[in-house]
Amino acid sequence: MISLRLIFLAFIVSFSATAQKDYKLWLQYDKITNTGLASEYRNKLQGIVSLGNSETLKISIKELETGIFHMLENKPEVFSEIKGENKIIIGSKTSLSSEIQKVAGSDFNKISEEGFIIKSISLKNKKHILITGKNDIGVLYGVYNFLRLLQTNKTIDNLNIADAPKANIRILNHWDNLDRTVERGYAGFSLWNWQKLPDFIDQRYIDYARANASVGINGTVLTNVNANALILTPQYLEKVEALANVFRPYGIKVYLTARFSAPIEIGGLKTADPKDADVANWWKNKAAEIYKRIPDFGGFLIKANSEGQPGPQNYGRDHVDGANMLADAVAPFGGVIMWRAFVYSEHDANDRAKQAYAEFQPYDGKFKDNVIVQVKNGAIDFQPREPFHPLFGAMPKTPLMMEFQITQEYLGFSTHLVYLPKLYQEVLESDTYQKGKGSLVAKVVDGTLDHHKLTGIAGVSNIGNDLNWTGHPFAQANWYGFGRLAWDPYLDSETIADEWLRCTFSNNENFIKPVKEMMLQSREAVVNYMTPLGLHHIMDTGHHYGPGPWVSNLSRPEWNPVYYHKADKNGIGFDRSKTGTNATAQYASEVEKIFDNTETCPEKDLLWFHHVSWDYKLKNGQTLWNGMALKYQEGVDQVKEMQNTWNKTKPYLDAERFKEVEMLLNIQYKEAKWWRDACLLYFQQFSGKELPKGVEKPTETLEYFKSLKFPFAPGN
Ligand code: GCW
Repeated sequence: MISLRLIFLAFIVSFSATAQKDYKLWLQYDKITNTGLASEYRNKLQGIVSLGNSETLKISIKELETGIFHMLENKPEVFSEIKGENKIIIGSKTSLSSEIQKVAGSDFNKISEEGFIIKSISLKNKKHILITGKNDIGVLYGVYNFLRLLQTNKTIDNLNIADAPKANIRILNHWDNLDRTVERGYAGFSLWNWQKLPDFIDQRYIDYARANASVGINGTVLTNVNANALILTPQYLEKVEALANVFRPYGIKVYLTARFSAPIEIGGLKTADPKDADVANWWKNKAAEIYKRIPDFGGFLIKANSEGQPGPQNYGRDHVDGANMLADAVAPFGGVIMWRAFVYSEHDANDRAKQAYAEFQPYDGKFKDNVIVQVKNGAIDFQPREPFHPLFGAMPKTPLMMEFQITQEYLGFSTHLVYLPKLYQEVLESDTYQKGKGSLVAKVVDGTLDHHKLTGIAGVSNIGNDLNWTGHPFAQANWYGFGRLAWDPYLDSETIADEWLRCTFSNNENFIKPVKEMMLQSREAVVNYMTPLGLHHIMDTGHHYGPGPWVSNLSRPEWNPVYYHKADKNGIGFDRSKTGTNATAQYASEVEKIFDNTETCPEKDLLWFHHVSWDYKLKNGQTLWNGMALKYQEGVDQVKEMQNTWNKTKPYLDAERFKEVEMLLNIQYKEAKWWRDACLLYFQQFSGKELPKGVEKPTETLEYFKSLKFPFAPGN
């Protein structure tokens, strides 16, 4: 009996320890195993001096205490004045003595309101480390960055760091519904427990805010862009207020999605026409009501006249009318309107990839100052690979905000390991040539290209109430990496992977090197086994899980995969060049020239811009058919390689996370083969060609793949 109980207890203990590991994200604060380094750190960190007592500063202290306690196994004492030496002094600029301010000196000129300074200083010949900023939130960011130095085993000698975010709005977009389902969510249900709010504050809300603050995320849109007007009723606003109160000390502002027809649905008006005075007034009053509860409310995110959502066009008005009316409502309170450019219409026979540009580009310069237009990274829809959206570089007089998708709607849900910062970086580094060479998308987004003050980067969240937040342990890296790139869109995805691995798993080089390599390759792997050479949107319909290149029966043409690949016996690909839809003309002429010509078009984008014959010669001399088949095979091989890499990591991490990733990679391998076989069998009907040597033969028929159904695929 006793032994059984002991076994049970041991199980519970180990279970909760594991649960904690997954749950703790990149804030593991594992004990530093390099004893030399640990004792060096201990010597230099002999207590904390706190200059101030705001909520945010208290959080900063607690974080330092926790981090140091776990990593160095000593609990640092907290003082309110500087005594002795080797203290970490923390406080915002105004709390610093004039002596310290002098030491920090010109560093304050290098940072903006949310920036931080981490500096080794000497006061009366005694050494200390100063962590400061213009505001307490900058201090908190500094603290997380300082702890990351320890987590990644960096030196803390001669520190001299001054850093500030390059975008103002660094925000998660939750596509969370009020019933707690999450559109395109694969990590369980929504974190927001509306039923228990406002009185019950789940610890998760605090942990969520903490995780976001640790990577510099400063905003969250709580609700789905396919919006429900109820969120704007007093009953729900009270709950939103409770969340805002939790997030505030972490520097996170709350935003909501505004359903354009809300004045009718909850306001009792007959219209939602943005030019109607009653409608404009209704929104003004609504804004005032929200700001009364939440003085730092961020503003609204709006999806209008897109995929059936209501909008100004229902009343013969346009996006400018709609956005500006809402902008007026929130302007007195300093709020912003994030108006989405994700529009396409079934009534528009034009190439879907051209529609957002066609509709929005003419509005350049017409939006009010507090409107920012939110543009997806590519012109179709968060595909494994898309060329950058042509609106970037085409609306110099309008602040444009980047929208990335962190949740893996088209990238294997939360079962595939795909390191997305690699994708984000590819887009941010793309050159729009708006003002000649070097007009990077990153410069459009951070406002430096056209001198915009209002800037932002949004990521569609991959977070749910799963124990590990994101479903796949490695999907945590995509949340982390998004935050880091929103802070600094010029960061290298490799650096980010390195940081994340060290903070999440281990500093052991034998682990870091191969696993980092695996992460960096994973994005290309998914492109290869799903949509190589510029193919896109050939996922199965509705849920977008698995291959469905054959789907052709949906009411709207552009919902059908056949619309995108256009395979026939002559070849494959969407001709968006001059001989086709001329979508290439939406780019600056330098870019247009490159994409328009098959000779210069990067092969990774070939079938995005061109319809070519099955015998088309690729740069390596292979025919298109053979090259494409080999790419599919390469993708499968890459996943096999990922499995091999992972299998060698066992000694370096806890058994549970090892096992979890091992099982997920097994699924990914199975599904990569599914993608390869289903797509090649399908396209083979048109090419009429044998599979080249080196490509494994499918073991199932095309009919079998077509028969697969997933009635309860999540997120749909
Ligand atoms: O990618 C598509 C998704 C929809 C989503 C839409 C959008 C929220 O399939 O689920 O709706 O994009 O971004 O508005």
